[in-house]
Amino acid sequence: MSQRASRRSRVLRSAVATGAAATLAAGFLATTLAAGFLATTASAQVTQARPAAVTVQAVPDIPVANVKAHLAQFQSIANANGGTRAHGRAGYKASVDYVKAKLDGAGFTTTLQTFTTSGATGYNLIADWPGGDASHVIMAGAHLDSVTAGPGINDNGSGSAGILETALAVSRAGLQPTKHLRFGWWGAEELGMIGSKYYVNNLPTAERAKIDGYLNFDMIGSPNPGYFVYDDDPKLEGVLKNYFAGVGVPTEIETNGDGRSDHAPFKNVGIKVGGLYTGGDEIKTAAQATKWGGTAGQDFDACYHASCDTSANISDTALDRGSDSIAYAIWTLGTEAPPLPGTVFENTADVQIPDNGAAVTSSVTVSGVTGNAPAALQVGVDIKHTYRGDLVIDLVAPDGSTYRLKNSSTSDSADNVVTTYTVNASSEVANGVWKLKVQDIAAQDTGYINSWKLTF
Ligand code: DTR
Ligand code: ZN
Ligand code: ZN
Ligand code: CA
Repeated sequence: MSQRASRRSRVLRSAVATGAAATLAAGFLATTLAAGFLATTASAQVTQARPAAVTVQAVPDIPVANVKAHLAQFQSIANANGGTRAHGRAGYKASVDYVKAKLDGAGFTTTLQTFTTSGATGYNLIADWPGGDASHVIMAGAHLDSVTAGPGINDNGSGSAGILETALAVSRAGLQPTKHLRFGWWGAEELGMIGSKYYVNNLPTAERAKIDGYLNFDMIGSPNPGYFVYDDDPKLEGVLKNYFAGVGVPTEIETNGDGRSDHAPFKNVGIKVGGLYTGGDEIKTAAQATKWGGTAGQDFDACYHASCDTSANISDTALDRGSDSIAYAIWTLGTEAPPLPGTVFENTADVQIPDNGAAVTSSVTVSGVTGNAPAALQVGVDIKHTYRGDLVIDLVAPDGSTYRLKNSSTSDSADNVVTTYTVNASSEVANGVWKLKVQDIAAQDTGYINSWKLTF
């Protein structure tokens, strides 16, 4: 392993460890290091070195006291406005004004978007952190409205305060992310995600395409908490799960959440989504109480949509972990190195394909690549054959999972398969032995694998 590559992986590991050990990570470490891919000497494989500077910054510990201070403000706002922060009530607009003032003071570019529903003006607040690649946006959002019955401190002062304090931490760090960061506070979620639908509907197609991912935080401080990570985009899910794995907290997947909060309008137009939920009016099972503590047989949040959803209705531990998970996700996704031109791993040795016979394989060993394979892994295939319809072709990942590249066809009588397939291999670890598996399933015509390659 070259010094450059070993140094890189060591620093990345320590950055992850620091982010996970939230209580240790006060302040920031900035390390400039070189990203380079290994040159391998294995025969028939070619690697192009491509150094580039990358800065890894340690993830800050979000002070839960600050998050709680925002919740105290939301509670005061409700107290002063008939006990609620619901859409159309004075307590909603006062909540928006509070959040906006904090963000304006921290250097965000804020936009107040208005809409009308149920006979009242609604407001979304959007905050952009100046800088980053405008064509790659990482967005986090939370609804800021409560139901009319109460002050809505867990639902959803918690998510609102968590993303607010993370945004303020971005400002305190003077973070210079590679991607563009955007935060959103939605109005009228409790009336059917009206605000977030309005935002997405009014976002031009070209702007939608720039959002690499949207993370939703609706209820992250439930008093009898569970930790449910949205089971949607694998990468966004993986980042949040990594945070919790790093602090030794088990998670479950949130499948119930589909369509139940503000990520739904994003998902519906094809934007990748993820998020965290610490539970509502569902009952905690005995198994869940064993793994998470708390009380089995009771709701995760017995005050869900009730007047008792006050600042007393919060688990500080859940709120702390939830807020730290937001920061972890924003730092990890927002400071990710931009995709670099690919490193090629190739096998040019010929492999004969027996006529109407058993499958054969050709291997390529990938090494020196950090993390998972790309979502658009390029698989270049060059097979000589006198009737390509005979051929069934699969890509086999290092763990044995297979991806079908081509089915057989009795009518495709053309010669040769010379093409590049795109495979979503983002759930596969990049390093290891990949195989091209080819089988000829009809008699008479024959051929061989001439070469094939993977571009990472
Ligand atoms: N939409 C939320 C409550 C809710 C219920 N299930 C889920 C799952 C994931 C996120 C949120 C929720 C509310 O505002 O009432
Ligand atoms: Zn609600
Ligand atoms: Zn909610
Ligand atoms: Ca054949």
